[in-house]
Amino acid sequence: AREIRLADYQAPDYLIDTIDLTFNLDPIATRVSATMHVRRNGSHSRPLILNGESLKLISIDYDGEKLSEHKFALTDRLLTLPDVREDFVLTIVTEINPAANTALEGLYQSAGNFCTQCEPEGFRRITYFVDRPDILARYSVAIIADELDYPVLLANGNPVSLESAGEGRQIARWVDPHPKPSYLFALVAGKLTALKDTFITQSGRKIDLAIYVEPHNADRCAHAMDSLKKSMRWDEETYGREYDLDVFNIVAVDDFNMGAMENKGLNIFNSRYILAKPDTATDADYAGIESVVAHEYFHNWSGNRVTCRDWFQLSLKEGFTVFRDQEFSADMGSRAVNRIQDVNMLRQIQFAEDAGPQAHPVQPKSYREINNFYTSTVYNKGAEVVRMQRNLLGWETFRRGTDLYFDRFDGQAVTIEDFLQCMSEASGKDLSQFRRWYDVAGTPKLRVSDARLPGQYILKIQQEISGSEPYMMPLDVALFTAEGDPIALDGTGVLVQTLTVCEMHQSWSFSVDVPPNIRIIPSLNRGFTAPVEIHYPYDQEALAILSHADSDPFNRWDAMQKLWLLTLLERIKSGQNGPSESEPPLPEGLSHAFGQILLESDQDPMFVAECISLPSEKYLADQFDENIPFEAIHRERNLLRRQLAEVWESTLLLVYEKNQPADHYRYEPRAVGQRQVRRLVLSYLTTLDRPAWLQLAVTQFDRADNMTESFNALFALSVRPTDVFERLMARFEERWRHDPLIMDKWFALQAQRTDGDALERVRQLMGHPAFSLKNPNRVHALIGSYARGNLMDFHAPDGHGYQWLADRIIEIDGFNPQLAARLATAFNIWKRLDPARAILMKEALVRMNERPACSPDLSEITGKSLG
Ligand code: DPP
Ligand code: ZN
Repeated sequence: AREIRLADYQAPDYLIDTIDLTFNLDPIATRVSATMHVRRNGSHSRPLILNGESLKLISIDYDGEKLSEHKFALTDRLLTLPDVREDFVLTIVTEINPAANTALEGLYQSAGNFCTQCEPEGFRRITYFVDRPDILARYSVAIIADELDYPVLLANGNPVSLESAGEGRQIARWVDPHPKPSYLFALVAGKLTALKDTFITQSGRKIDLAIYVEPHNADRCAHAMDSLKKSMRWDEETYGREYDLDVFNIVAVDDFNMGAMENKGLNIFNSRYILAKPDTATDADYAGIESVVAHEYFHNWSGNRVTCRDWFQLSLKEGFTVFRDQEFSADMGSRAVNRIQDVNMLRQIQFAEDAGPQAHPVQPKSYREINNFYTSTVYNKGAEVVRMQRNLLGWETFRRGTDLYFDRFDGQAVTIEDFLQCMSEASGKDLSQFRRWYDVAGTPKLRVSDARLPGQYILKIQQEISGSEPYMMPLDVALFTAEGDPIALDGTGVLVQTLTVCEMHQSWSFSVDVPPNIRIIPSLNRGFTAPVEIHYPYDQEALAILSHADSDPFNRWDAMQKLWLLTLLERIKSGQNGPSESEPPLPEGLSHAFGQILLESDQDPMFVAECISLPSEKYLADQFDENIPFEAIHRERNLLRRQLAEVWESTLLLVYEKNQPADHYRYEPRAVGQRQVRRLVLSYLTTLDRPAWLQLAVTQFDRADNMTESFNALFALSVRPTDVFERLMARFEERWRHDPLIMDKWFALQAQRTDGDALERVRQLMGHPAFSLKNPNRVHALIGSYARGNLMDFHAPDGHGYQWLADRIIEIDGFNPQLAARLATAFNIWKRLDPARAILMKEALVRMNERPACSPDLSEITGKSLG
């Protein structure tokens, strides 16, 4: 595929003001008729070029006359009309085959129902259209379908009518009054039941809400509905944004490439982000639903009312909307824990992406396949970049900036520059230096050092970045004594300062009233105000102090993370060539910090759970630029967990027992924290060779009346598989085998087991009745979890993991290129492997890349990886 570049952007040659669509639905031959008002944009004589893929053209009508074949040119991707008037009406009839659409883009079928996915470029698989986000049109839609098979007919906007169309068919009409880009088009038809509710907006309008699911899932929608109503209220209270249609519909479908989609008035969701009741969904599922429902709802303003001019602006809507949903979740639950989880994810996924072959700026400058840019960089780093603006400006000024943005650009397709301009106008600040965050790939590093002078503490910060132009960022800092007391800065009683870092080398001097013999420990980048890596020579002692004394919970957690890393990396490096003869002693500082945090589980169990979570094997692997020692990582991480369990066994047991949640399941922060801390504690205890602790897990499994507690018991047992584990896994399977969404948890756990022949187990599970290679959730649960979560077996020295994954990706690429491309990012790591593994992984990459049939999606990923 040709490379598309931001620098080549040009305004559209033609605008389309309205489009009336009629769908005559049929699984293998759906007729789509599209009538558009087209108008020349500017003065030129260029042809009208429409996008179209996998369409059968039936007819073209030009201002009421059938267009004969020599008046247009047709290729498999473009329809060109060379001579057109200033403005005209075009009616195009096409035929499509939804049942054969396995790529899950455009109009397709899931569980026998019809649904659509048009972002970013799926609309061109429905009809010929100028399929780019800066074409904003008013849509009206008529859907004609068999009334027994498809009783529910939905599209964007407000419903107008539903009537009989004769011969057992009915026709539904929908009108969306808001001009929108084609990527927000949606249609659903099927046998669905709805959970209905209403919402009264701040101005007193009544909105009808509905969540549509397959009938057997009718009792799993309450949490999503609750999350929707909370989101609607929050966006009014926080951003002053009210909903703007009479109805808001959500539909859950099982086969969906992404998490969910913010189509105007008709959000379509991957069912994993809707369906939940206590015995089928874990706390993590509940949290995911709350945040994705909010995310898609928030897009109604940040994405739909104000949309993107082109796909290089994707982070304009995604970064901003992730920031909005993160703050919503923080307001619904624990702010500190949400921040910890968001940063943890950023570090594990986005930092790795930014350091590898797929690295790209938050605003990419070029792409071949835009589907490959729905990345952690665009979403999560994009959110951090918006968060920094909030921090630099302060909430109230930032809010004035967002008001200006929504008011000025309502109904328009705009750019990141436009957003920054509003922030700059609202604050009077020059943000031109800040723009660098959008333009340059890579995680900036700050090298921090300090010095003392009588009555003064000096902090020096150096930006270690590629290129010579420094970033601008807010950096919250505080100082603590070795006793753990906060130090007043500059004699003002102020404890925390926000520094604006904006030069390559900068230093700050604080007057402090601390005797020279008392050590000062800096607490840097509190709350993770800037998405950077900080290098400061912390030792065990300083980290142990911060881990209990810092007044910023995020930095307490971060101090614990650094403590884990100090110990683990040292052990891994010295154990790279095999285990040492005798076990290294458990470092005093780490052990003490661990024990102290355990004692806090009464106050904030969720925070404790985060603090006692060991860094993942993946994150440890990311710390190595070359020769990643997978065996040593796995072994040393397990050893450290066991050593801590040995020392703190009785405390762990106490914490486990004290955090027994109330008798029936409720999704509320304290109970979630209690269940989470029990999960962690149990997985420490089960590493010890004691039947009593295995029995604890078995009892938890037996008594649980909710998925969280029963699955956590399985998780804890999977740490060191035994017969008991096998028996409980069999019982879980027996109970849930007909519910694939739940079986995904079981598949993922199986895929991550390191005992026995892991790949053989995964291979056999692909034949499990609940598994299907055609369903993206199943593929991620089994194949994705193996490649990303079972580093030991996937990176087996003989390369069997690489070969097998490449074979699966090639197979999947034949029917769902987006899914294949996602899986292929597991190979990004190859240059950091030891030479023997690197050769094997490279071979697998070359094999995928060199197939003539390789999709543009996959070849962009493999090509860059090899590049
Ligand atoms: N725009 C969607 C979302 O992130 C992705 N398809 O909400
Ligand atoms: Zn989004």
